[in-house]
Formats: sequence, C-alpha cells, structure tokens
Amino acid sequence: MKRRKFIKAASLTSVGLAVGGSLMSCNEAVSKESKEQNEEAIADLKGLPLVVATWHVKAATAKAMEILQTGGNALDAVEQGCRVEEADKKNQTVGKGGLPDRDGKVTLDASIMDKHGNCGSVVYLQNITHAVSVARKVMEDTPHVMLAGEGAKQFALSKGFEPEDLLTEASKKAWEKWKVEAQYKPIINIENHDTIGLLALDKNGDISGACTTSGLAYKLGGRVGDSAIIGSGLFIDNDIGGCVATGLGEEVIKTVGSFLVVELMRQGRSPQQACEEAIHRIVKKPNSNFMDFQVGYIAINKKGESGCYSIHQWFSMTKFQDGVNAQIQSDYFNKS
Ligand code: SD4
Repeated sequence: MKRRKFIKAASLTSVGLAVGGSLMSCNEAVSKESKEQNEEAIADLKGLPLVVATWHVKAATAKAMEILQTGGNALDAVEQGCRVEEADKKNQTVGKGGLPDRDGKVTLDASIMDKHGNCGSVVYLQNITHAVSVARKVMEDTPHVMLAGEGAKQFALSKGFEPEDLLTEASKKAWEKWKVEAQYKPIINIENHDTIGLLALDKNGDISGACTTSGLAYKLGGRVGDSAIIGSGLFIDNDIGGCVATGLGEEVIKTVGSFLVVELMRQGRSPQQACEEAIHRIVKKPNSNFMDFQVGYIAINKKGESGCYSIHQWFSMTKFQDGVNAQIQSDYFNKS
C-alpha cells in the first residue's frame, strides 16, 4: 500500500517538474502533499531490507542479507541463502548430508517463488546438491512449474549441475542404525535446524521466497512433502507478503498452509496472527493427533513485519533486520 503511495508520489512529483515552473506554482499544494506522502512512505520502509528463515541458520540469513546489501534482489537473496545450508554436510535435513529415505536414497524437494508470482520446484531430486537452484532454473528456463525425479535430475545435468553422492558417512551411519528397528515415526524436532525456508524483502519492497529440504528422514521411497508444493510449503504474493512452512509436510499440504497464511494477511491479519490461525487450523481438526508431530510457519508482510508460530516448543526463526541477525524462539500452541 504505502509503497504504491510512494511510487505515485514520486511520479506526481516528476510530472510537476517536467511541465515547468509556472505550472509548478499552480501545483504547489499538490507537490506539498506529494512530498509528505513521499516522506511517509520512505519512513515506512525503514525495516528494509529484511530476511527471515526457519530455524537457526544465521549463516544463511547473513548470506541473503549480504546479497541484498550489495545490490542483489530478493530472489537472488533467498536462493543464495538456501545454498549455504544445502552445501553444509552437517545439516542432515537439507541438500548434501541429508538423511535418506528408508532405502538409503537422499531425495530432495525444493521450491522458489518471485515477486511476479512466478515459481519453480523440484521433487524427488537425487544426486544434485543445490535443489533450490534447479528449482530456479525450472522457473526461469522452462514453461513448467515442477519437475520430478529422473526428469528433474536430467534437466539439472543439462543445465551444468554436477552429479554428486549426497549420502555422507554420518547420514549412512544414522540410516543403518535406524534400520535395526526400522520404525517410521515423525520426530518432533527440537534441534536448531531443519528444512530451510527463506523469505526476503528487498530495498525496493519486493518479496521472494524459497524452501529446500531432504524431507522426512526414512520416508517411503517416492514420498514428496510440502516444501516443493507451491501454496503449501511456500507462497508469495508481492502485494501482501510471504510464508514458508516446516515440519510434517503431510499436515501442511492438507491445509494448504502457506497460501492460507498469505490469504489471512490479505484479510488484515498481521504475520504473527496469520501464522497462529494456520496452526490452529491443524490442531483444531477433529481427531487431530498433533501431539505426535510438529509444524511451524514463518511469514512477512510488505511493511517489513514478521511472525512465526508452531505447534510445539523449540521452533525458531532467524531474522536479519536493521543490522541485527538474531535467532528468535517461536511462540507455540501446545503449552500442556
Ligand atoms: C517435509 N516439511 O518434507 C518437510 C520436512 C521438514 O522440518 O520441514 N522438516 O515434510
């Protein structure tokens, strides 16, 4: 809203200047009003640029902020931020080093969405570390939104991505230990990193988002989660704001969570209120077994406000704004 005012004010001012001095004096009142609108709009943009991410990923938000501060746009920022975690072998939930499915295969889901509402995603991608960059290529270089499995891999190779073995020794060991009992149970995450979702608002007030994951550890072969499903794991509307999800993807998909959060913001809720309502939709379902799983949302709006909320304790958001890169513990539903 305010940015539109700013653009309108700026264009009104330039029209006034273009038509010369005499008209300018006739338009003095308009110019004064425009100047005030202009100042008001600039004041509103003080919290920009802004980067938020799911979990404790300060290196990723720092990278994204560096991109924004050196002239990059929100789309470049979210992609580069995600790549930091994808390359980190110690992060066993994303990219290289991700925990495998029950057959020992590391399969990745990722998505990206820009200020125009363009989007790209990959699901069940194997042997390529930077799934988020493949998703961006799908968005920019194909007429499609989503590529899956072998097709996604062949597409990535055709774009020059290097094939790699993503199963690290540590993840292989964890899988072998899991195989002893081979019980599938989603784990309520109390660690400080997991699927990474990143949202950025750049200096122009434009929003982009991205999400990347190796999905649930020891999932069934072929399983796809929410992270690459536009509207579930990620949604951006540049007029309103953006949202990304983490946690049990099946529950996010069933409620089209990120789209819901953005629509709630469109109806006037703050990012915090919208995230809370989207979590309530999950836990208040009849027969919800929410005690057994975690879901968390983070969201931002055009004003540079942000929010986060989860079902259980220990979800966190990393936020880089006004020179401060900080981990923020999320409020949560289950206080029992
Ligand atoms: C999925 N949402 O594949 C992802 C996993 C995740 O925190 O976010 N874990 O369901």
